[in-house]
Amino acid sequence: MASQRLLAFVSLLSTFVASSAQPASGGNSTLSACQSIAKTISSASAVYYPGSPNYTEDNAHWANSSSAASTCSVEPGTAEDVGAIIKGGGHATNPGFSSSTGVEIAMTRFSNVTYDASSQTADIGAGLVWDDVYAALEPHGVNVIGGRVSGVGVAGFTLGGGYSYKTNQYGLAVDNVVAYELVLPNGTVTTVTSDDEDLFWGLKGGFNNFVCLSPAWLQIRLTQCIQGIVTKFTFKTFSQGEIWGGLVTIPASGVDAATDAIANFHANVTDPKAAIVPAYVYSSGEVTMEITIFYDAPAQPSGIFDEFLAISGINRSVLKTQSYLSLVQSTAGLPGGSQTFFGAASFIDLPKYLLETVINETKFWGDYITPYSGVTILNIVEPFLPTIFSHGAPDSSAYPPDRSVTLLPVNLFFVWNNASQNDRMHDAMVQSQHQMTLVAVAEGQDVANAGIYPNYALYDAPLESLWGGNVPRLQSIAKQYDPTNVMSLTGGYKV
Ligand SMILES: *[C@@H]1O[C@H](CO)[C@@H](O)[C@H](O)[C@H]1NC(C)=O
Ligand SMILES: *[C@@H]1O[C@H](CO)[C@@H](O)[C@H](O)[C@H]1NC(C)=O
Ligand SMILES: *[C@@H]1O[C@H](CO)[C@@H](O)[C@H](O)[C@H]1NC(C)=O
Ligand SMILES: *[C@@H]1O[C@H](CO)[C@@H](O)[C@H](O)[C@H]1NC(C)=O
Ligand SMILES: *[C@@H]1O[C@H](CO)[C@@H](O)[C@H](O)[C@H]1NC(C)=O
Ligand SMILES: *[C@@H]1O[C@H](CO)[C@@H](O)[C@H](O)[C@H]1NC(C)=O
Ligand SMILES: *[C@@H]1O[C@H](CO)[C@@H](O)[C@H](O)[C@H]1NC(C)=O
Ligand SMILES: *[C@@H]1O[C@H](CO)[C@@H](O)[C@H](O)[C@H]1NC(C)=O
Ligand SMILES: CC(=O)N[C@H]1CO[C@H](CO)[C@@H](O)[C@@H]1O
Repeated sequence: MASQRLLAFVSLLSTFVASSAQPASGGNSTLSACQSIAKTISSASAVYYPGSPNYTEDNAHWANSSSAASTCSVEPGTAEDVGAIIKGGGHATNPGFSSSTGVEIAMTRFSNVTYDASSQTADIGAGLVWDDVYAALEPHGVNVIGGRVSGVGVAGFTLGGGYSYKTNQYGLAVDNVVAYELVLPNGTVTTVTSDDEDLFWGLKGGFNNFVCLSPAWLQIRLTQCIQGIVTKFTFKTFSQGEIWGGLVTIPASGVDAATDAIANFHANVTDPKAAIVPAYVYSSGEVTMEITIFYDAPAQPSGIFDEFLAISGINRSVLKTQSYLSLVQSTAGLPGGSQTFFGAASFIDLPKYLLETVINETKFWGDYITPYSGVTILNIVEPFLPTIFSHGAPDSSAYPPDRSVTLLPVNLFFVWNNASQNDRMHDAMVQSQHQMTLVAVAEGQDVANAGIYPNYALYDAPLESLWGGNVPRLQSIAKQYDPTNVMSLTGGYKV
């Protein structure tokens, strides 16, 4: 359930991107595109129409956030067929096409995980969620730098940068990808490695929305388009045994003590195996917390988490030795609601005063959205070691824009039920992001123009706020690989 919800959130983000800037009218060239695609693809792939269970499944996540279902869905089973689809659909493109009733490409068939012990790498299909990846790698005793929460998709997470429980040890996901299987805008299937300087760099954090090849007829599930469509990632692997940790719920009465513990953890803990993900949660007029505690070894380390364990009212028995997958799945209890936006800010340090600002923001905007069918607000702050960006060369990726400054992402997460309130929620989130940034700047942190993590950014965040000085290079890569400029038809972070 919760993983379904999170998938929906991820899809929701891409839906807004996909649907925001397209021409509005329908047109039956969509149907002929579906038919021409069906004729060109191999037997590994299939096209589905309304009424088939596959179509329903492929469109399920669009239902609450998009105005219309697609004319057909297509499930490519090979990278070559993805190329055929791009070309087949592209031929039918014309002005006045509506993407919201277009062709949806569902990447679900890219679901293989193949571990290669000799190279210590794993090939991971772009249609998977991390839970599946961890389950497949566990028998080999290895792991990759992937998502922290149940239900997160491999492709969007990795293309956006990728903060993990193991980031203190090994850097971001993008620092650990050695190859991308990519279908270019002209349909050619290619493998991108460090030999392809521009594409390799742009795929590392350049995200999907920026240089999205998708013409107006295309809806791609789970943020799949970036300088082409990624069908497979090759990740470095690391040995992985059992871990110690769990998701602790903290009542309102324990939030002040937990906030001290977080500030102290960030200021004092240097063991890279230790990680926490603290979320301030608006809950019926109060602020409570959920904190994921993680230690990358089977036994509880001495000292590091004592302050958290001492908070009264917490259930200590959730903290235990368990598999990596089991910890990730224990994070599945996310709030439900039909509408969700993510927003983002960046901090450089986490002193208690700044954390108190986040508490105040959680309460203030939680109270504000409640009468407008608000469900909840989560503000998630993420302590990391100052060395995390040293795991990649200084200019090795589109995100972060500047590896000399360690950015600690803040994820604003608003949930509500009335789609007529979306603009109101958007504006509230912009104000809250701004307030958090203002207070951090007043505290002496140089974050007024710091890069924000693309995977958390509000859908209309300015390009420069994500990629800073890297924007011109991303623009020129997009021009090079998309000379016919089909991307100008797309919405989102277009240029
Ligand atoms: C397109 O075809 C469908 C059925 O195949 C039909 O319901 C719809 O009205 C047609 N739309 C246009 C714009 O012709
Ligand atoms: C997944 O693996 C199977 C079995 O090796 C293979 O037949 C299939 O083509 C693979 N699918 C993709 C999308 O790579
Ligand atoms: C860090 O550790 C020192 C020494 O144990 C302690 O005095 C301090 O309160 C801790 N926390 C912060 C935020 O510095
Ligand atoms: C504490 O957590 C354990 C393990 O998840 C669970 O079995 C138990 O019911 C919880 N106790 C309370 C009081 O919630
Ligand atoms: C979508 O809306 C339906 C009906 O309103 C609801 O039952 C379902 O839970 C919603 N799905 C999500 C992902 O919010
Ligand atoms: C709490 O947040 C609101 C909204 O940002 C702000 O107007 C107010 O000044 C804040 N109060 C404190 C004590 O920080
Ligand atoms: C949703 O918001 C709109 C616009 O404010 C309002 O007219 C409508 O009554 C709300 N619907 C519900 C179910 O609250
Ligand atoms: C497709 O694009 C790539 C990169 O621009 C180029 O190298 C290749 O020749 C193109 N292929 C075709 C068939 O046009
Ligand atoms: C959800 C669903 O119906 N999935 C089906 C999609 O098509 C393949 C191939 O026909 C089936 O194996 C799946 O069960």
